[in-house]
Amino acid sequence: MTTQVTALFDNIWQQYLQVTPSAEKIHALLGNGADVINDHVAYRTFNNTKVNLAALAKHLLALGYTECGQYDFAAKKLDAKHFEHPDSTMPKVFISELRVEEFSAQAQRIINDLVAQLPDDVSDRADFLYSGQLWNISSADYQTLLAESEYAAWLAAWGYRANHFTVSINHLEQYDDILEVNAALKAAGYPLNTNGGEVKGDEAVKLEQSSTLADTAQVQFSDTTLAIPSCFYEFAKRYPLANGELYTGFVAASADKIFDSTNVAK
Ligand code: OOG
Ligand code: NI
Repeated sequence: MTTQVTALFDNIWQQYLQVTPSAEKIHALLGNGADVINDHVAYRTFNNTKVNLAALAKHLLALGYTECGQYDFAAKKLDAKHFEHPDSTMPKVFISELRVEEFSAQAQRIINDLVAQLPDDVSDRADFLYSGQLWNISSADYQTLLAESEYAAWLAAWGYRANHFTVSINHLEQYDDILEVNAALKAAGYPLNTNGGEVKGDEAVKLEQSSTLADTAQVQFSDTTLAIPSCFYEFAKRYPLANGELYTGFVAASADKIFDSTNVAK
């Protein structure tokens, strides 16, 4: 089962690198030749039955993952869950879904039309977690979604792919402190997400996180091609609980800021 999980994440990583070239360089910078352990990857989706959180999660459950935490992001109109594998060196997976019914009638129409283009069994595709943008969307509809929800617009443009990978700082050989990681990233010219401060969370909540701002990549819309924010890279350091084991959950207040790593520069 672990071999299958590794093969899945190899595919997801290759797809991610196609639109996130900075990740390959940062991976080399922090890993310094050694293997880098991923703390987690994150997915975004709409809550329409065909493509909802459960439709993505079934691919993980089949590989031995279990559901371990639930989160609500009221302002962004999102629900999320995270999944863990019994082999703790396999990445955790954070999946969120947009509560489509809470958006304007216009945004709902655009989103429902995108999902309606997909076959009913689309989520059964073996490559669903790295299948990319599976619908046709116009640049005008992208802009309409962008005005209401950066998340909806990002998802409409990029589809099914890891939104980010996350380096486990706990497993790095050359770094232990998130401030040192951030300093190395900035010295190498990678801008960080500063929303809520460069470091989100602290030892008290058992999780410190930082992230780059998303790279920019070209998306083919039905009428034109636009360069827009693609994917980013995250860095996480976990602290032990009273029982000595590392905290494995997420922190909603920090996650709320991490989501903004794909914001369009204003
Ligand atoms: C997910 C943001 C949350 C974390 O580590 O807290 C997250 C996203 O941007 O889709 O990944
Ligand atoms: Ni994350």
